[in-house]
Amino acid sequence: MKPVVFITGATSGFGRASARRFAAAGWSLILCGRRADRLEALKQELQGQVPVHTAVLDVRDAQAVADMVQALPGPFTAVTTLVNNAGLALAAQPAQEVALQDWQTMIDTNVTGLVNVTHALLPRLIETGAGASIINIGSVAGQWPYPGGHVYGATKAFVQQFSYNLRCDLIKTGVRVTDIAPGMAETEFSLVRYKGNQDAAEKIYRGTTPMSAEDIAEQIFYVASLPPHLNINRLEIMPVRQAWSPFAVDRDG
Ligand code: NDP
Ligand code: 8X3
Repeated sequence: MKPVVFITGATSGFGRASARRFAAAGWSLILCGRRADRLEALKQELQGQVPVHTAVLDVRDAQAVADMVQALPGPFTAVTTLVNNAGLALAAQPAQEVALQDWQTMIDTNVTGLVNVTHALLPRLIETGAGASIINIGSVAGQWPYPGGHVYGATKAFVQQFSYNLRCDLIKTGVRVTDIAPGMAETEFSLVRYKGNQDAAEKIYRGTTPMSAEDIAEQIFYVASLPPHLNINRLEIMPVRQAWSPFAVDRDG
């Protein structure tokens, strides 16, 4: 039987590139996101290659997630790999200037949404057993603080610790869990963070060499394809032209 990958946030960036990467390797695809037109376009593109099931889904809605998983058609019920990728950053200004709603949206999506999907799919992944994987997309922001990281980084720290804790509970099931933590990658991520301001988004990547969605999709596929007895706990990836800065020090004068 073909392995089946379930990808959240498949309408853009890492999720869409992953759909293409897994399709190239012959995996069946379950693709979710809120934008129906993007899902339909991806289905049209890939369904000649592999079986594709799409579902318009907001991961923040626990009931909708549970219902969608319950309603998976026969050939898609045996899920091999879950890629918990749907997520976003909102607001890059200092914490004291951010609207509470932006913090709540990040928590609802990156934490609650990821938990909703994981909870709904755990029984299916455990049934698959050896070779199954949960691949959570964290971020360097979950490990390294930076100005404007506030709640976004905190949600990704949750993703890391949740991934590690899941491993403890799943040890006897064969299900692997990995936190993939990318640094700067050019997708629609910054366009979302700057709320549609194309110029602000483009400035983030101008004059440097960020990673691409395809770079990260390749790592996601690599982790999913490891021999069943191997588990990468955390994979942190940056472009060569990104690194850490010195500590900030507030000085008089
Ligand atoms: P994109 O904005 O290109 O893609 C984000 C995806 O998430 C879209 O497909 C979007 O689909 C989906 N999404 C957002 N909110 C929801 C929701 N409520 N329900 C369902 N789907 C949702 O960004 P990236 O591909 O870069 O981001 C993917 C993941 O990678 C995110 O978790 C992000 O935090 C993380 N990341 C990104 C980095 C980067 O530099 N780009 C670096 C490190 C981590 P739709 O709008 O159709 O629902
Ligand atoms: C996205 C990467 O550096 O903007 O998670 O936090 S960064």
